[in-house]
Amino acid sequence: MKTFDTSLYLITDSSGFYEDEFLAITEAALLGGVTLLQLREKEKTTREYIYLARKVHELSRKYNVPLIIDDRADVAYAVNAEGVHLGQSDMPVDIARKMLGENKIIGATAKTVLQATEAYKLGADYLGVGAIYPTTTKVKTVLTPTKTLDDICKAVPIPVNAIGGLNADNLQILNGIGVSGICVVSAIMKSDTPKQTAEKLLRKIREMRCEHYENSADNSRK
Ligand code: TZP
Ligand code: MG
Repeated sequence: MKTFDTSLYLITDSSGFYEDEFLAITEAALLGGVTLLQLREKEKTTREYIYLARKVHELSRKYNVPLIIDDRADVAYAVNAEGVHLGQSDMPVDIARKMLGENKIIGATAKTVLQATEAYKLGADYLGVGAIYPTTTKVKTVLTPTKTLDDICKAVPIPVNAIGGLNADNLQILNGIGVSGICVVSAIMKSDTPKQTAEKLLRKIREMRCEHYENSADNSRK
């Protein structure tokens, strides 16, 4: 069965860490309540990616959190991860679906309503939308207006996560938008207290979502 919760989606970045440090931060974040985990490696060889993914998968399994592999359906397949996240220049969603099967989670990046509806039609299970704020993480991206994020949330029936520069102090930008959760890299990876940071982020996201649903319930009664 494919069940997943995108509330607090940690995307890892191992750069600058020894492997044991990286695994310790990842485990602390899992302990703090991260609900979905993505291994994101841009510099590793395929073999290195697979070896690290195996280790991270061991951890994520311990906390019952699905592991998503960034960019590479072949690596996801090789380690039997729970899913893959695909950007606009990665393997198309429908092809990855054929390769991985119905039970795996396939996420896609979307920066426009058109990309979002296209990814949904091809079978994506969730979307990542951003960057909402400028980011210090190494990535080729542009800022996505919150209006576009809102339009995407309204256009597709799958979970939509906001990404990019988000932390516990600036999440309020998402108030009133029907996101399912947030994706963060540095807020947790660069935190001195990743467990506490994850706990705080999760609490804030849940509060924000509760408010949103209460307000939309109000609106529907008007
Ligand atoms: N895609 C859009 S922004 C981003 C990615 C992978 C990086 C997000 O990292 P951070 O550190 O949470 O800003
Ligand atoms: Mg990618």
